[in-house]
Amino acid sequence: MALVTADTTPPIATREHTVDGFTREFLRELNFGQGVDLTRASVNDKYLAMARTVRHYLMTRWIETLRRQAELQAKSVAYLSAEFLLGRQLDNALLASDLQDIVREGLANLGIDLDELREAEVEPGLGNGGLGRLAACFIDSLATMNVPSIGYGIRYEYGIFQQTFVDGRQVEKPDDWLRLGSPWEFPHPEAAVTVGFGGHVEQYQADDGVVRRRWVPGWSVLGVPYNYMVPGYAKGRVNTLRLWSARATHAFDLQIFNSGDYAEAVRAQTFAENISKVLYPEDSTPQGKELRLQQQYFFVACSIKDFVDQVLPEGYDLHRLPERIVFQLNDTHPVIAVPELMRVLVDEKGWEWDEAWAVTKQCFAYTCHTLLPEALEVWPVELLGRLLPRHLEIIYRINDEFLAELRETYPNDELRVRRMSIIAEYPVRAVRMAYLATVAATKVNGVAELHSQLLRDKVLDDFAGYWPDKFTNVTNGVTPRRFVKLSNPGLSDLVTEAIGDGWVTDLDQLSGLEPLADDAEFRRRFREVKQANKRRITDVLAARDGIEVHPDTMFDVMVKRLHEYKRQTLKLLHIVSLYEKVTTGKIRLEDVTPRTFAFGAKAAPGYVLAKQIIHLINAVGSTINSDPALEGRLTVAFPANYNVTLAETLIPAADLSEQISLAGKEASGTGNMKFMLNGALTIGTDDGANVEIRRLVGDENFFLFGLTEPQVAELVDRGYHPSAYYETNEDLRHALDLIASGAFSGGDRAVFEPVVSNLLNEDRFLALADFQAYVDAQARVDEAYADTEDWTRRAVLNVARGGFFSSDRSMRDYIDGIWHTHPVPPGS
Ligand code: HBZ
Repeated sequence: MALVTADTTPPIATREHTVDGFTREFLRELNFGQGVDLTRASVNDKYLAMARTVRHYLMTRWIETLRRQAELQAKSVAYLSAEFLLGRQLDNALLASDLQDIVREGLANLGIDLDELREAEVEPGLGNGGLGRLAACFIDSLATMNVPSIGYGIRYEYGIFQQTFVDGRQVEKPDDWLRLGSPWEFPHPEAAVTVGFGGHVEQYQADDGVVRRRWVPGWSVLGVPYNYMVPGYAKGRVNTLRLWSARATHAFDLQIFNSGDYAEAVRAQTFAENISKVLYPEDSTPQGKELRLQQQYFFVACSIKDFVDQVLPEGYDLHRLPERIVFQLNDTHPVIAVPELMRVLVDEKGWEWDEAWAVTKQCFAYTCHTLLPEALEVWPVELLGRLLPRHLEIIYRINDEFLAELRETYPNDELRVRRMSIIAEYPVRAVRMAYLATVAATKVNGVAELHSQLLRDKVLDDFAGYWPDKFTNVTNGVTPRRFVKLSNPGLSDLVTEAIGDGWVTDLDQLSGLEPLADDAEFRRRFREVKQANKRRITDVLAARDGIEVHPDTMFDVMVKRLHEYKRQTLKLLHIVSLYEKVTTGKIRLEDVTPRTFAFGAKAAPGYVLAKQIIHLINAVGSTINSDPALEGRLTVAFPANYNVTLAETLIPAADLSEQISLAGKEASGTGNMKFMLNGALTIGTDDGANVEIRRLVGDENFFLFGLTEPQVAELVDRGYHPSAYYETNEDLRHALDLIASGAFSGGDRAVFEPVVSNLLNEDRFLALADFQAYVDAQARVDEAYADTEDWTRRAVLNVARGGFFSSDRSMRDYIDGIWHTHPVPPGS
C-alpha cells in the first residue's frame, strides 16, 4: 500500500461529532449511496446508509493508523487464522466511535428506531466456534491496546451454516450472509495477488550459475483482499483485518477461451471461486479435504505475498524480517505458511537454505487449540505433493535436517527420532502439521494452564523434552467490550456507577466490586439487572423461535458446539432423570427448583451421533414443555442457530453456566469466561480454563464435580465399562430406560437406540462415570440458589474476580512472552 510520508500528509476529512453532523452524513449516504429518499427507504437501505456513515467516523483513525505504521515500521503481529467469527459489527463500531447516543438521537429525529436497524445486520459467521471467536476477540484487544497488527483470513462467501430444526432434527441451510450487501468491507480488486497450485518442480541453472529448483504451478487463482476496520475502543488504533476472496485469473480464463470453449471457461471461473466459497463446518469428508488444503494455502500465500510486497516498504532487507513481523499461527490451519516463506526466500529471492531457515524460524509462533488426537491435522503426502509439490519437497528437507539434528542428540534412540518425524508413515504417509508448526515456531502455546501442561506432558511430550523453553501457556480471554459493555448494558452501567469506567480497558479493576458483594443494596440492583436480562432473552426467544420461557426461573445454560466430549448428554440425562422422578412421584414438583434448561449447539453436518443428540434434546424438550403440570417449573429451551448474536443476549441472562466436558478434553473454553463476567456461577469439571476460573473465584463459589484428568487416564487404562454404572445406579438406569422405551419418540424405540447404546457400550467421554457426581453437584446448585441473597453475593464475586479473563490480558501475555512488540498509538 503506497502511503504518503508525514511531510506531505494531506488533510483527512473529518466528521462533525454532533447529532446534526451525523444526520447530514446519514441522509447524504441514503440519497447518494443508496439512491433513495427517506420516505422510500427500506430498513436495509437505512441500515446500509447508517453503517456507512458510522464507518466514516472511524476513517480518520484508520488512515492515521496506516500512515503511522508506514512511517515507523514498528514490529507487527500478523494473526493468521482460517476463521474470524466476528459477530455483528454495528454496535462495536458505534462504541468505538463514541456515536451511540448521537446516532440514536439523530435517527429518532428522522422517525427511525436504531434498534430496528441493528436487527437488520446479518452477522458474519466466518468461524465454527471458540477458535474463530478467539481470533475476533484478539484483534479487538490488539486494536484497543494500540498494538500494530493485521489479521489475515478468508472471506468465505458462505459462513457457518444456518441451523434449523425440522421435527427436532438439525437441517443445515447455506449462510448467505452477503446477500443484502456488506457495508463493513473495503474490496481492493486492484491489489489482487496470484497464487499457484499443482504443476511440477523443475531444476534450472540460475544467472549465477547455481543449479536451483523452482515451482511451475499448473494453475493459479487470484486472491482479492477485502479490508475490514478493526476499531479499538475509545481513541485507540483502527487496525486492519484482511480477508481474501478467490477469483479466476485472466490468464486462466484466456487459455480456455482461446480454445474456444466458453462453457469450460465459465466452469474454470467457478472452480477458482470455489476456494473461498464456504467455511468448512467439519473435516470429515475425504473429497472435501483437498479444497480445505487449497483454502489454507490460498490465504497464507496471499498473506505472505501481501506482507512482503505491499506492507513492507520497497527494498526492505528480508534478513531483518523477524524485527518487523511475527506470524501467529492460529492452530495448524495456516502452517503451510512455513514452507511458503521458505519457498519465497529460497526460490524467489535466491537465498541459501540455511540463511532462509534461520530467518523463517524466527518469524512464526504456534497456538494449539486441542487435545483430541483426531483433531490434529495431517495431510497425506500424496495430496500435498499433488497440490503443492515444491512445498512438499521443502517440508521433506526441513524434516531431514531436523531428524539429523535429533540423531545427534539421541544417537541411541531411533524410536524417539521416528516418533518426532514431521512425516508419519502410518496409516498413510502424511505430514503432521502440528509437528511442522512446533519445529518452525519460536514458541508453542496452549490456551489454558491445564491444556498447556497436557501438551507438554502428552501430545507433544517428545518436543517439550527437546525444547523445554519453546513451550508456554497463554490462557484465553474474551473482549469485555463486546461481551460485557455491549451485551450487558445494565451490568455495565451498574459497574461503572460503582467503580468508574476504567474496567472497560483494564478489567482487573473489576476487583473493586469485591466489597459490594456484601452490600445488600448493590445486590438488589445486581439482581434487578439479571432479571431484566432474563426478560430480554424471554422476548427474544418468543420472537425469534416461538419458545416460551419464564423469566422467574433459574436460567441454566449450556451453549457450545455439539461434541461428545463436551457432554451435552450429561446435562440431558440430568433433565430426563428429574423428569422421570417428578412424573413417577419420587419427588414432588414443589421441591424442584424452577429451571429453564437452555441449550444452543450446532453439530457438524457429517457428525451423525451429534445430530442424534440434538434430536434427542429437542424430543425431551418437547415432551417436557408440553406437559401442563410442569409449566413454569421445568422448561427446555433449545433455540436453533446459536451464534454470536444470540450469545450476546443469552449469556447475560444466565444464572448457571454449564462447563461439563470430560477432564482433559476441553483445551480452554471461552464461553465459561463470558458467563463468569456476566455474573453466572459455574457448574463444571476440572478442565480447560475452568481450573483457573475456580482458583480465582474460590471453591465455595464454583460447583465442581467429576473425575480429574489423572483419574480419567487411570480409569481408561484400567478399562472403562459404562454399563457397570447403568447397572449400579438406579437413577441413571431409569433415565436411560426411559429414553430407550420410546417415551420421547412416540413409542418408537429405534429412534434413540443409537444414542443409548453408544452410552451403554462405548461412552468415549465417560458421561456415565460422571453422572452421579453431576447430579450431586446440581443438588448443591439448588440448595445454593434457594438462598437468593447469598447466590447474588457469589454472582457478584464471579464478576469481581473475572478480570483475568480479558483478552487484553491474553494479548499482554503474548506480547511479553512471545511477540515482543510495542504499542504504537495512532497519533503518537
Ligand atoms: O478453541 C476451541 C477449543 O475447543 C476450546 O477449548 C478453546 O477455548 C477455543 C479457543 O482456544 N477449538 C475450536 O474452536 N476449534 C475449531 O473450531 C476447529 C475448526 C476447524 C478445525 C478444527 C477445529 O479444522
